[in-house]
Amino acid sequence: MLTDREKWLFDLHGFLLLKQVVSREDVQRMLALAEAWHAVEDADLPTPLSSYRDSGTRPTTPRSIVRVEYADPVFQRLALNPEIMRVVLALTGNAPQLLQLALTKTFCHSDDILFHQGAVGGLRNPANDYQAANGEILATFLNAAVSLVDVPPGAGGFVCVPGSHKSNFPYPNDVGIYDPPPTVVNVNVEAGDCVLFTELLRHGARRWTLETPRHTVFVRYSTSYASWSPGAGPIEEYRNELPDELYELMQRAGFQSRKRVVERLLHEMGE
Ligand SMILES: O=C(O)CCC(=O)C(=O)O
Repeated sequence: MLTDREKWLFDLHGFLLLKQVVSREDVQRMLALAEAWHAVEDADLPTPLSSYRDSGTRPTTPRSIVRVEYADPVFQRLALNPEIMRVVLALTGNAPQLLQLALTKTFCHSDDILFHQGAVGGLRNPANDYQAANGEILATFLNAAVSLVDVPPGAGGFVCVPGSHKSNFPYPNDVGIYDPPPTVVNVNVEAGDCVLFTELLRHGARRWTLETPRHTVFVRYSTSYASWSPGAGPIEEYRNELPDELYELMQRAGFQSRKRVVERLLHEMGE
């Protein structure tokens, strides 16, 4: 499912740039919903949406609205996007679990996101692994960052240290998000592109410099057998808002059994 070139690139860099994986119409729909939802406080979002910005103590942290997949089919389509799933299936050994969609808005006055890697909620996560052997790659925690806006050179946004997902030496603390290439790379994208990376990659975001805000949807996947926070998994109370395939994709499952949604995707990919 991954070409030899994609395997080589992902193993080398820790991320892949997938061009134009989302249609213009779906980008416009997500942007319209992002603008509408980011204009209101959490209490006025459709249920069960909420945001995880700590607005009380850190109002300049970019605000991320989660559970958007319960509110509109465009996000359900995104979580099951064939091009993203092609890569997610290959990297999880055909055993994926959808963890979260986060619709994030960043302004010029939003904070930098400093380099981090391999942590969930500030804790180093032992279930976050990267291996390459026998011509295959296994990456157990993936982030598909889909940009809803163009990110031209100099605009800011996603940065990473290519190759850092498999570094064998301690990270020098003086390497920061504004360091130049080749150590630090700012990935420029167009609306509809996706930067799909392992969370073991050292990554962050530079301050946004354009007058119009940056909108990104982060779609996070793990292996189906990873155990994450108790909050992971579908919310039973809102189960009827989710298509069956998405509900199944969100569930934890053993690696022995293959999810029906995976069977369907593999079949459509001719596997
Ligand atoms: O805004 C960005 O591109 C960085 C996002 C990030 O650090 C993350 O999702 O863990």
